[in-house]
Amino acid sequence: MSDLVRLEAHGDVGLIVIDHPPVNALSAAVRAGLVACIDKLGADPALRCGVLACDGRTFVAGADIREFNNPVPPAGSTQAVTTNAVCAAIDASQKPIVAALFGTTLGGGLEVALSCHGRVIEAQGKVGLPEVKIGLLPGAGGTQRLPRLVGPLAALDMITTGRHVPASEALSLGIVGEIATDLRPAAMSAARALADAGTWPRLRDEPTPAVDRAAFDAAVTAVGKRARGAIAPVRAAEAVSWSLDAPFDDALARESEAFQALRAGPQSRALRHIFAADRAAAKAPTDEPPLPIATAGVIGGGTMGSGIAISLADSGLSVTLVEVGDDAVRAAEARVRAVYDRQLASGRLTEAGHAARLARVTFSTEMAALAQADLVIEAIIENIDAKQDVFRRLSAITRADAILASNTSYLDIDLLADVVVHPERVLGLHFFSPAHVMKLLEIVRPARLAPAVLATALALAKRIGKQPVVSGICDGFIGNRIFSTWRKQCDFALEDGALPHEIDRALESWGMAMGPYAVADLAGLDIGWAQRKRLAPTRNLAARYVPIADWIAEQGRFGQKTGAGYYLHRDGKREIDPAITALVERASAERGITRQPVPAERIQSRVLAAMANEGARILEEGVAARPSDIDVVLVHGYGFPAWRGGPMQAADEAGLDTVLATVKEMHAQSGPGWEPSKLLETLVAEKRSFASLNG
Ligand code: 3H9
Repeated sequence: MSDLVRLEAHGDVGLIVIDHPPVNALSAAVRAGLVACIDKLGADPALRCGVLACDGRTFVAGADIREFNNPVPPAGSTQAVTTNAVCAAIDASQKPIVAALFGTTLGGGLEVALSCHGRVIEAQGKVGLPEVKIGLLPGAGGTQRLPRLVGPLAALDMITTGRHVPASEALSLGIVGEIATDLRPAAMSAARALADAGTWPRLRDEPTPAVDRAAFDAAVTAVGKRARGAIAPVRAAEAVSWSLDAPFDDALARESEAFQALRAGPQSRALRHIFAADRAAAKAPTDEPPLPIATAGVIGGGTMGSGIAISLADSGLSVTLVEVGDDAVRAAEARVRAVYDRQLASGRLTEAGHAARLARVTFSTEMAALAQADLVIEAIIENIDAKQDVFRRLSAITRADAILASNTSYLDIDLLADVVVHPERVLGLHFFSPAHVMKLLEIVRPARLAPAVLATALALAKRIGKQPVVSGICDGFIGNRIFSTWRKQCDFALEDGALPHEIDRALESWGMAMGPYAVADLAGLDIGWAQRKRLAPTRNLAARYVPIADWIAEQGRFGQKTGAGYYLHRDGKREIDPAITALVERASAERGITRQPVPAERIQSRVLAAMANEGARILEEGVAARPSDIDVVLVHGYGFPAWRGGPMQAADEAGLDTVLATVKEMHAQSGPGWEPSKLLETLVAEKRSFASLNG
């Protein structure tokens, strides 16, 4: 027995309790403790049955992820007690054991529960096999026991998406037998009932329910298509298919082998890196407690402003959205209402939820309506004079301790702090469009920012379900600065001989959610155009500049919203436009370039090198605190494939010496602006990785 798992006698029921905060992960000691307690339960004649339960906030949320970075332990050691061994001990138990589930029963936690002889859950509980999200598949029988319980198609869906299934659905799928208000007593009654009956189900002995093989194969093919380069869902689907015809023990052995292969591979390493990076980025670098936020204001009701208001209202805050003039207020109200109406129509909101959310957002033309707000987020046009004007007025109207934030994507927050009384409460909260959907929130931290305000922003991000990353001030902060750098490499490739759709295809096949030109057409070409015009006076005239984007915007082709941009957009489809091909060829000709085909690998390696080099500069300047923060920004805000772990992790995997060589090649070809960063050179010279800086 270990300190982490104990056996308590409750009459004739043996209660096995895991107490391993924060999430009762199945560490080596927990696994060994479980096997010991199951043995003790079996050996105690006074106990007729068992309940497996947890202290703390949740039933077991999975294997201990930190152990996956360790070498596979030698046979016979404590670590060698596998989760499969725990499940086998339950299978071999001569007394029935019921699992009492609450919180998030995930991964190995659900696999252990599936080997139990019954399951009871609390109403707020959720279950899932989310291993694919960290590049794995369920490695302790989940791919074999779950299909036997819920059928192969439902199991395939749960295992390849990793989604969390709420208690009500778990009940209707048959994963649990009961939703209980008084969990442990209910589980004890269920265990006693099995003991009384003298017989109980063991999933390993059950046949997998029949399935229409063609429908199953089609679902497996669809998994492959959705995976976009990620291998874990594909392997997991294969493993589920073994449950259709392979004997249980054979399938279990194959599942273990597939699990270990994934665990040792680069994709799982990258996804585990992002798991840790997300949590590191969300930790406040201060002990100051966050300030209470109950009421918020948003200034500007365009796409961004209304999305931000929705995001805040969704998490229970009262929001006042301020716009100039009745027409603009009405338009903002219509935008907010349209989103909630769609959610109602699709069943994501109930009538009551719809009404409650709408009631939380009020609209006004008067800034004075924000007098008592705890937090105000400005989301007006990207113009520093207009923003300073808003901040001056806010400073006069709001409480002296109200937090004042700007949603600017590029501008200097210090210039906004300069115009208010108490500048230590001014910061950037950079949401990504659509703000109520996109997960990333860049928290931009000016030098004067009070630690308590930073802590509040991080707490707010968690409350509204966003992934925060703290960024220092620079043009474009972490994300847009890196994006504009690698976009330049794509533009160079255009001039050198590629076409927009070839570049998009090269990067999409590398795993990016969308290529840069498809993104530009979606976001609107006018935004980048305005940004370039703003920066034109400070542009280094010696640096290579590709005019293609300007030429396209000058024609009024702003992307999807005008039906044309880099592509033609007809009937919701993008089509290659010969006019753009001609325009790109003209750009090459004007620069005297003989167009040559640009291989996809060159586009991919240069984009990665450009990202890593700019990321290294961002670190040198202290704009990002650690390389993993940059990875979090690119993965959650820019469609970078999570299974590559973000650009800094991907650069480490590619080898920093190789990346540096590519940067030098880009510098030799494209000149000023493409010098290798000192940090990158130092890391290569010292044979170190970006990961060595993560701390
Ligand atoms: C698996 O089970 C493989 C099996 O098939 C067996 C094969 C043999 N391990 O997220 P939070 C830590 S694979 C270790 O901030 P929340 C986390 O790092 C696993 N630590 O809280 C953080 O620590 P810190 C399958 C873990 O309430 C703290 O707990 N399971 C683990 O927002 C709080 O976490 C998963 O993939 C873990 N498994 O969310 C589940 N999980 O404070 C992964 C969490 O030092 N976990 N920690 O930063 C989650 O999805 C969320 O953490 C959870 C709680 C929903 C549980």
